[in-house]
Amino acid sequence: MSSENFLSRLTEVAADTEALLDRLLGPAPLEGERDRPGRLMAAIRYASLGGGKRFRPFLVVESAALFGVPRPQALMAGAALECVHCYSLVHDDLPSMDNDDLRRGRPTAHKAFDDATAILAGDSLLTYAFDILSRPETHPSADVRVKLVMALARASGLGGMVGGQILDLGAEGRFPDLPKPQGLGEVETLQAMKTGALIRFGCMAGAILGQAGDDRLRALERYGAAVGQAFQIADDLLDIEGDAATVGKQTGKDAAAGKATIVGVLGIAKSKERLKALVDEASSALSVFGARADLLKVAAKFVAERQT
Ligand code: GRG
Repeated sequence: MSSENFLSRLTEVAADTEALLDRLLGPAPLEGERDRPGRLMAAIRYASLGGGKRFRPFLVVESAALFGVPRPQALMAGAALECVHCYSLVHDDLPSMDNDDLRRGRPTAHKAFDDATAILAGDSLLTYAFDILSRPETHPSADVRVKLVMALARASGLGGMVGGQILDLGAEGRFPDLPKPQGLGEVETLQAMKTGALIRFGCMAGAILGQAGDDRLRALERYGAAVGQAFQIADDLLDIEGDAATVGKQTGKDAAAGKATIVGVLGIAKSKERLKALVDEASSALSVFGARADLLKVAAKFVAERQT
C-alpha cells in the first residue's frame, strides 16, 4: 500500500464528506425545527465546507471498512465527527481562546462574521453532530446509534476535548486555580484529551458501526491513541518549523503563548524519534487485521510526516 493510494482514498473521503455535509446542512428545516436562520446557516457552512483534510472522517470510513460496514453509514458517522471538529476549530480561534485570524487559509469564522455568530455556529455544529448520529441512516440499530452518541459525547466533552482545552488554557497560566501541567505524563494527558479523543473516537467508530468484538474495538482504540499523539506532535512541530502559507494558519504561536507541548518537553530531535515510535505502535496495534489494515498503517505514517 503506497502513500499515493492513501492520498487518493483520503481525497475520495474528503469529496464524499463535503457532498454529504453540503446536503445535511441545507436550508430546509427538518421535522421538529421551525426555521434555519440564514445568517447562522451561512456561518455554519463557512466553518464546515470548502476546507479541511477530512482526516477524521477518513478514519471512520477506513476503520468501518474493516468490518464491511456500508460506506454511506460510515460517512454519516464521519460527518458527525467532522461537525464536532469544525465547531472546536471555530471556538478555539475566538479571541477569548487562541485568538486566531486565519484558519484553513481563510479568515476565521469570527473574523468573517462576528464573535456571537461564530459562537452560535459552533454550538449548532456540536448539537447537529448528535442529530446526525441519531438518524437511522447512520445505522439501523438504535443500540449502535446510542453507543456512537455516548462515545462521541465522551470524546468531545468534559473528560475529552473540552476538558483538554481547559487544561491547555491553564498551561498558559491563565487560571490561578489550575496548575500548569508538570512533566511529560501530564502534557500527554492534556493532549490525549484535547486532540487525541476525537481521533480515537474516529477509529473506534468503525468498530462500533461494525458491532465488532471487544478485542478489535480495543485494537482500534490503541491505534487511535498512537495516531492522536503523532498528530499532535506533528502539529507542534509544524508550529515551530512550518510556514504559515503552507500550514494555512499562523505558526510560532505555541512557544509565545507558553503552551504545554510534547515538543516543548522533549525537544525537536527526541520528538521526531517519538513520532517514529508512534507510527510503529500504530501499526502493531493493527496486527490482528493483517494486510486489510495496510491503508490505516500508511495513514499513521502520513500523519507523522504531514506538512499541513
Ligand atoms: C474550543 C472546545 C474547544 C476545543 C478546541 C481542536 C482543538 C480543541 C483546538 C485546535 C487547536 C489545535 C491547533 C489543535 C491541534 C491539532 C488540531 C486539532 C489541528 C487541526 O486539525 P486538522 O489538521 O485540521 O485535521 P483540518 O483543517 O484539516 O480539519
